[in-house]
Amino acid sequence: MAKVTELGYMGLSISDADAWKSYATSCLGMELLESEVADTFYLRMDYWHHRIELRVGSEDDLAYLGWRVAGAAELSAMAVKLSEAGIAYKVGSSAEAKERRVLGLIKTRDPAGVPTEIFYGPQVDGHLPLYPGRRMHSGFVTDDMGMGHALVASDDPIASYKFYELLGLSGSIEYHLKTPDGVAKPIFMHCNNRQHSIAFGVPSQKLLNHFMIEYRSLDDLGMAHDIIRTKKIDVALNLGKHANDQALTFYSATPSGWLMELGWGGVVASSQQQYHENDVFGHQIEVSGMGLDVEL
Ligand code: MBD
Ligand code: FE
Repeated sequence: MAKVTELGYMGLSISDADAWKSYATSCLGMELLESEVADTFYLRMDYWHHRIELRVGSEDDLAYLGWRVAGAAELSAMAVKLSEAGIAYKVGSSAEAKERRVLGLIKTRDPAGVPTEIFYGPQVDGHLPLYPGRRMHSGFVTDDMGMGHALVASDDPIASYKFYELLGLSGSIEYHLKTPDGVAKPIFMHCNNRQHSIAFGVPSQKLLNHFMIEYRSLDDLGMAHDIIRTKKIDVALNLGKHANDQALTFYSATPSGWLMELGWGGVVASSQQQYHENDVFGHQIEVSGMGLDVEL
């Protein structure tokens, strides 16, 4: 059975390029890579040509998530699975594959409308080690864990669960959380050792609620925290440790309304189900109304 192996890339539609270039380099430490394509630039996190494509537009939201499969055979098998499930998809043209810096892709949408791409063969530039946008002790946790995790919108969590299960992810409800509108029961799903690559089931206005990246070194998380505090960037939830992935994280505002969750120290995924009502510590709401008013 074909399965996705990692959350490999992401596209973002943004309105303020200068604000994003500054935030991504000086706060997050990502490498900025300019593009020949108008109003487009990339962010690098490792040897991959890029992990994030940003395109200037009128909207601020997620443009697409890219899920990797091993190769061409697995991509064909995935297309068959989508067809059999009655899910519409398009095969990306060779021009589109070139633009994404991959060998092949198909495009579909999850049940909430999240533009979803499945691809194989990313361009990996071994001659271009990461040149971080600020001083950095170490890099980002990527490799076979993918680039991070996304919390996305879902109006029908069961439908979303079935879609991501078809892609080869597994997971379950891992929290019963108090929110201003009642109890939320978010679902967290994994496709490799990263404890979750996708989550949904928390009310979200945008397709993207937050995106989590993980530093290899605690000191880089600390530096990101210092810089964000010095710049007086809003923090939605302050430093705390999640009960499921055990990561020490905080949630920073971005120039686009969604949040970046910056973290360190996550544990690998377990196949056994358990759930939590609270985090280990921290994650108190510091600025409410930023899309994550949950009592952890
Ligand atoms: C997460 O990464 C998260 O964003 C929330 C809300 C709860 C547990 C883990
Ligand atoms: Fe998260």
